[in-house]
Amino acid sequence: MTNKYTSSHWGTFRVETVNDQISLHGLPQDDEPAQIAKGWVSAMKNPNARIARPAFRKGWLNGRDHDRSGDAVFVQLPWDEALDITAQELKRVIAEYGNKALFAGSYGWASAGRFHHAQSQLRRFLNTIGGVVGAKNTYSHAAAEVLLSYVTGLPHRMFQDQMTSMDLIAEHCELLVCFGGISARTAQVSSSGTTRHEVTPFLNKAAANGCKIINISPRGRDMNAELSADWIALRPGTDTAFILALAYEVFRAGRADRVFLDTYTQGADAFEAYVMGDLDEQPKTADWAAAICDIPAERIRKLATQMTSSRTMISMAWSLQRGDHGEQPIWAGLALAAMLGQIGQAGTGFGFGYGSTTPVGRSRKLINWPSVPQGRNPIADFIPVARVTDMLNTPNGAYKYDGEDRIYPDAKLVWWSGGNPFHHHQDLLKLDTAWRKPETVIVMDHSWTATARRADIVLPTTGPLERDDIMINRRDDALVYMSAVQKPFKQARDDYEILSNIAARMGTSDAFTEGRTADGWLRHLCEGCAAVGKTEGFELPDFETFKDLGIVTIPNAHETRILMDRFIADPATDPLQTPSGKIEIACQAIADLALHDCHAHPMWHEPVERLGACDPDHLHLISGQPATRLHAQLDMGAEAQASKVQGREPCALHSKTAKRFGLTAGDIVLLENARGACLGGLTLDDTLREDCIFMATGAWLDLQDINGRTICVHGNVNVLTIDKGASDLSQGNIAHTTLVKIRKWTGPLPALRVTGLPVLD
Ligand SMILES: Nc1nc2c(c(=O)[nH]1)N[C@H]1C(S)=C(S)[C@@H](COP(=O)(O)OP(=O)(O)OC[C@H]3O[C@@H](n4cnc5c(=O)[nH]c(N)nc54)[C@H](O)[C@@H]3O)O[C@H]1N2
Ligand SMILES: Nc1nc2c(c(=O)[nH]1)N[C@H]1C(S)=C(S)[C@@H](COP(=O)(O)OP(=O)(O)OC[C@H]3O[C@@H](n4cnc5c(=O)[nH]c(N)nc54)[C@H](O)[C@@H]3O)O[C@H]1N2
Ligand SMILES: [Mo]
Repeated sequence: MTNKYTSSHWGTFRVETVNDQISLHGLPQDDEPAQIAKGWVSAMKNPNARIARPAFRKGWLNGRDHDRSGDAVFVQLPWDEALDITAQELKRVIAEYGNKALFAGSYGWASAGRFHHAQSQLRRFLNTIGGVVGAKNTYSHAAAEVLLSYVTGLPHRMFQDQMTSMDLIAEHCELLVCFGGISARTAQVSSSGTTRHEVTPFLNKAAANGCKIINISPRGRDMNAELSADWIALRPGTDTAFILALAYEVFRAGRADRVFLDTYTQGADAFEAYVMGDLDEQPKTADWAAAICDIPAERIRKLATQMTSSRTMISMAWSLQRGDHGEQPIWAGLALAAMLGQIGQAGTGFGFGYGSTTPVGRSRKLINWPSVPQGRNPIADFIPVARVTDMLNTPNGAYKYDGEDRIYPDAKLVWWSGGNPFHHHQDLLKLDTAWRKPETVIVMDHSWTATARRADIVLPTTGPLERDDIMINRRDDALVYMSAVQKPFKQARDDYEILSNIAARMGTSDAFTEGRTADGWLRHLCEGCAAVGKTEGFELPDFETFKDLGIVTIPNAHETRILMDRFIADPATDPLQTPSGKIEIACQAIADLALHDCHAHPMWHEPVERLGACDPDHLHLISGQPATRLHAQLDMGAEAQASKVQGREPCALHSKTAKRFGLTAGDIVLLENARGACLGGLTLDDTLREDCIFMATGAWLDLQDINGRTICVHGNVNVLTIDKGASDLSQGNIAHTTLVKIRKWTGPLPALRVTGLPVLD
């Protein structure tokens, strides 16, 4: 019997099939197979979640109305007819408005697998028909992406690639200071697939080596309890104030590494003047920060001493910058690391995203494997990814981004494949209204997500369990042949097939397919991999052998890295690509933009909302990543469903807080603020700050009108979050800056609609 394997963003599995029942088994080399996987097969077999046939919103089909409510009625049509209508509509919009009226930013994680990657396929197809308006940056770390290229000269991908190896931290670091923790929950995931999960073993190794770990986070659980980390439970969104106070203490004690600052940084003097209060008469002392962060000044001072007397790594989770002025904590953290003078050394300095996904800081040689070519997009226009509602609401409206004054496009047709904006975007009631503006919305997905339910044309795709593909991840030490292990659900087709069918109707078949079948493309990719392997000095098996083996391990793939080591070793020969050639603690290019919300150097800016600046009945909502699923994917699978409380998304409070509000575990609660309201099912977590609530993102949106108010009765947190850019520099989302109120839900519990199919006429 040959082994069959498949891969996902949450790991690689050997697949066993007995009597049509599939079971997934973690690989021997995988130390922590992901919990998420437990809900995969059931989600993909769920007949109440999967899209069976092409479907058209009835109101659009019959009268081109824009009434895209989540309760729309759909008409199912045969594929040929569906594809004809889709191609006709595409031609109509292009003829009437030009390709600049097509918005296909189509942000989202889709599935692992190099060939059947939804966005790659969609972009390639759209580029062959004259291009589209796209989207820049990510929901994950837009604020950092934009900032870091100004202040380090490194585009984010290069910054990630250079991240100091976890192995070196485990070996050399004495003090690991973790803002936002380093969490096994988020380390389940790796974009485009992984054959390993090694974050917990890394932390265990560091601790066993005597490394002291400090978790600076509103949630103790962001660090494994066995590590005996010190826990500094600051108010969310106040890290910048906390770091400025650390900087103050280091300057005051005369412990800043002046040689490092002079040699490797630009603008430390301006930063110092600000920190010491020379400009605004407010020294950023520990006492000043204590009031903002709700941490004793003494603890801040002690940490400053610990940091200057140890080999220290400052690690920051991506979450920190998914907040208002999200650039600031990252910039301040980098400045503090520079003051400690340990950047460029083994296992110390500055890190960003350890544990936020599993491969960050992995000791692996990075190999540039081939991918499906995207072609060229003749349309230069784009939006920063999280400005989608603004784009829909204000066509031709002005906005700032990354140093430019820009104008929003006028999107007449929106096309989403492999993403779910009615999961991922903030202030979903606002999006729900704006979403009704375009003339047409096309969604390709395998499941009836809240976004699919708000489309005019819904084209059902397969998922990875239903097609052959290849897991190629330059951060992994293996290639995986992903074998189809079940038949496509009902009439679902591969994205590639669907787009090939439309391309045929658009007259661009040859350009899109290059005459290859899906299997032909997999072979082509494998040949490309073999050629790359040769240049790297190793031989890969031929296609058929690879298919039989399932997994091929890359030889000698172990390689450690140190962020900026070449620059530190020789700043004259290897300067950074900034105007000064150095780390810009103060950045003239940013100062020259004269923005109101991002200045020349890291500063404390009051966020739009925060604890300590509101009435005490408010709680800070932490809407982190779900333990049981990937975003909204697999929410209809067994694992996520088992976590629900009376069918509602769980939300956690400290037991004292629950008591204060007269709540007990298992209660249904209403979370609300000026933007929206949702139900949740109460759980308790005494590792949370008492004024915080943790509710993961990703419960499928189920908006219902109850007594004249629109409520998500299932528990999608994004009806509560704020739709605003982190600043005019990055326009990153600020999902983590949100206050809510909570009370017991005493009304009848509304039945969920989103767990069933939409009305199919
Ligand atoms: N409040 C709050 N909101 C957040 C965040 C937060 O921390 N808090 N985090 C943000 C972050 S970091 C991110 S990255 C986003 C994630 O947001 P998304 O990436 O949009 O979320 P997913 O649920 O992964 O959406 C991927 C979609 O692709 C579909 N799909 C899977 N495979 C295929 C395929 O082969 N073909 C097609 N056509 N479709 C497929 C899935 O069914 C799913 O609907 O959410 C953001 N939203
Ligand atoms: N299981 C699972 N893992 C995932 C994903 C998933 O959907 N499911 N999604 C993946 C994706 S796309 C991404 S981008 C990453 C995101 O990775 P992260 O951004 O690291 O994950 P989050 O869960 O948003 O936040 C991590 C922790 O940060 C803390 N935190 C929140 N706000 C603040 C703050 O202001 N200050 C401090 N100090 N701490 C704060 C919270 O307690 C939270 O638990 O996760 C990836 N991993
Ligand atoms: Mo993300």
